[in-house]
Amino acid sequence: FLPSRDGLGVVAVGFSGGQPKPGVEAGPTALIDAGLLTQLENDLALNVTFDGTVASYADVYAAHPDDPDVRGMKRPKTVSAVTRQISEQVYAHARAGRFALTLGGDHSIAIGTISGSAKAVRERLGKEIAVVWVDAHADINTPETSGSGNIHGMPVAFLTGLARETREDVFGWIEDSHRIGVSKIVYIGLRDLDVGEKRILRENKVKCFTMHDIDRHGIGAIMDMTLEHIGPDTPIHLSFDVDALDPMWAPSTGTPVRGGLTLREGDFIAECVAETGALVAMDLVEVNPSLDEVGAGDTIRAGCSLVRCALGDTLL
Ligand code: NNH
Ligand code: MN
Ligand code: MN
Ligand code: MN
Repeated sequence: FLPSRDGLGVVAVGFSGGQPKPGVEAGPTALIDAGLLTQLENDLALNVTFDGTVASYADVYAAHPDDPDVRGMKRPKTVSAVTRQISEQVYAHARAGRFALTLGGDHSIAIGTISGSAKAVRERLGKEIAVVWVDAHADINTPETSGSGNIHGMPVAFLTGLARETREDVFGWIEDSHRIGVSKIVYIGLRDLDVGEKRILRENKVKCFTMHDIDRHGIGAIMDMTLEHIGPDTPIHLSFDVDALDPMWAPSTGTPVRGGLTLREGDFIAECVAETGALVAMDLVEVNPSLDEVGAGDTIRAGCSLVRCALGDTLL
């Protein structure tokens, strides 16, 4: 089993509405200006499909001038509309057999990317995807457990159905075909969990490799255990929050947390999932070049490296 890869589809998401700090909407342009897509085309000989636009969602913002909280969620209708659009874009790439690369933007956009992948892979390959979620945070708050109301802390809850909403314009568009099972997620790099998230992770027996586990076993063993949990012949979606890396390597992000992955550990994770041949999609999110401007170049270079590794650049 190899999910045949007919090139690469790029979705550039200039969206920051899932969290409060401006600047993360400039992430995709910074990555592209640093030469990421040229590197993928030239060095990796990938056939890149990209319409050349970094979406700014001005129309969506205009359609929801006031977007009052729903169950404590901030900008619910805006985030719902944006993620619904992304879901359809990622679905179209994945349905056509293209690897779907999404550049963010804050991590709320994974509601769109993973729902689109899950649905396309079900239809195209008759399989459930697994998700490798690399992050300092678990992003599995429900609206009720979230202390911040920021939807970038909730995508996994909506994707698994742990959080649900019936109104269509507040994530009610998410159907069973878009969802993933809790047993299909593996977390790597966790080190900043909210109290309610810890309870959710324990109660649902979610596979988690925290920084403690990485310190204990080493990243090599962690990746063996990750792929063992996922099992063979399973299409994988890699959702990589750049804040998983230690701020020494990726300081320009909204919620840096010290004690994170080294640059090499991050690249190694991406290399190991690439090596399976089963990677079908990747998100790279939370690159915010306006935070820690001195470190923005490092953060962008780290992001480019993670994407190249996930596409097999460093494998022989
Ligand atoms: N857990 C916090 C919240 O729900 C922080 C989430 N922040 C992130 N997640 N950057 O990756 O608001
Ligand atoms: Mn995240
Ligand atoms: Mn994070
Ligand atoms: Mn926290």
